[in-house]
Amino acid sequence: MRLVHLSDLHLGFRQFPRQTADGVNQREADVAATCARAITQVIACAPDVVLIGGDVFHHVRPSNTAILSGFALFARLRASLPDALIVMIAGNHDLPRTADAGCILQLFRQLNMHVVTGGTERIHDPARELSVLAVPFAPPAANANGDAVMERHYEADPRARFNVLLLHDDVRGVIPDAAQVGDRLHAPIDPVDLERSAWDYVGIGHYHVYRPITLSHTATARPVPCYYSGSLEYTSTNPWVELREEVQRNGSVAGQGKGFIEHNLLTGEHSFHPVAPARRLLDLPSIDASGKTAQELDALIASAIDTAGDTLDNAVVRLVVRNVTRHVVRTLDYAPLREVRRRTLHFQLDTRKPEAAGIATATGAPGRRATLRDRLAERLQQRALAPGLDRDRLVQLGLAYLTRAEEAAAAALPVAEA
Ligand SMILES: [Mn+2]
Repeated sequence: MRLVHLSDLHLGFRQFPRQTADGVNQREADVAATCARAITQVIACAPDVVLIGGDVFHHVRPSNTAILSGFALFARLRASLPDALIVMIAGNHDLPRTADAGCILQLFRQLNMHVVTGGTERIHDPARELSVLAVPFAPPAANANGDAVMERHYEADPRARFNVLLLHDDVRGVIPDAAQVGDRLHAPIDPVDLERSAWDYVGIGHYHVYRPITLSHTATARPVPCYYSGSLEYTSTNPWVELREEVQRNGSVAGQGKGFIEHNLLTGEHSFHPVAPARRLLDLPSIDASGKTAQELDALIASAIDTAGDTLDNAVVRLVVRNVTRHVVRTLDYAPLREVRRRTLHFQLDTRKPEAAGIATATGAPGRRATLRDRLAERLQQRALAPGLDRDRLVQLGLAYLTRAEEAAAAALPVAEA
């Protein structure tokens, strides 16, 4: 009795201005390609059960391109695994704020999948003696003090031999409170709320890095296998935090930390299947500019780029320069960077003033924070447009202007005030 658990596909995620020959945002095409490869790998596993932990789409109202990618993926999954139980829950990215707007994931019910978008559902599979409690994302409510509150009472079905819990949630302690969004109610689930039943497997979506959660059943102290499978691609505004987590916490090779889980409910056998990303993400070794002149720093940057060689080609690259004053940043020679920007999909020279914690674009936890970029895209997606205006082009233009402004800001940070 084997299950596969994947999550956070974020089809329709867009980043950086470059487009494919077909006019699709390059990162959107990357995400679709990686998801397609992941589904091929899932099919090769031939599991009995497939759990999809939410955030299938990046936007509540995905583009036609994203919807078509999603339908092709899941139609292939269904056709290749005709007998598998497939359960999909909605994540926060999938759910419209008003119930009457409907949820696009319901489309996949046409494929004979269990799609749970509005409220908890228990799915029985008598042939497999299996019960899946499927809990889509639900926003917390505010109490009289304006604090976020949310009750969770998840119980296994005592009649079933195997009990699985699938949810899209924020487990307390996984994402630091400091990294949470200020303007959104936030009520993480306490791990003890997941320990009341002797679950055979708890699969969670939302956090973008593969992560086991240590749990034990309250009554019997038996360990409860509980995992975030992580996302399938680097689909947060700041992928560098994800890269670091994957390397430091999971021991992954840099940029190879994404994938899905295979878990045997009978034997407890567990494995993580890496899925190769569509392109390289490269966080070059940072440079300490303390006491360096602009010319010396130019040489260090040139040497970092030279060392990276052709690994830069078509990659998403960041080079952090620490402890650099505004004066030095202003007098750097940017001409050689133009060539690097042509070779890479995106090159970010991230200069940080002495003692500074970081720049505006470099904060937040993977997959959670609504950044300025997310908010701008969301507003532009929703605002009323004059007839004849192309919304996708408007969003792309807005994001491109924001990128330019961020790069200009990053290149001209004020010196620390005395
Ligand atoms: Mn997500």
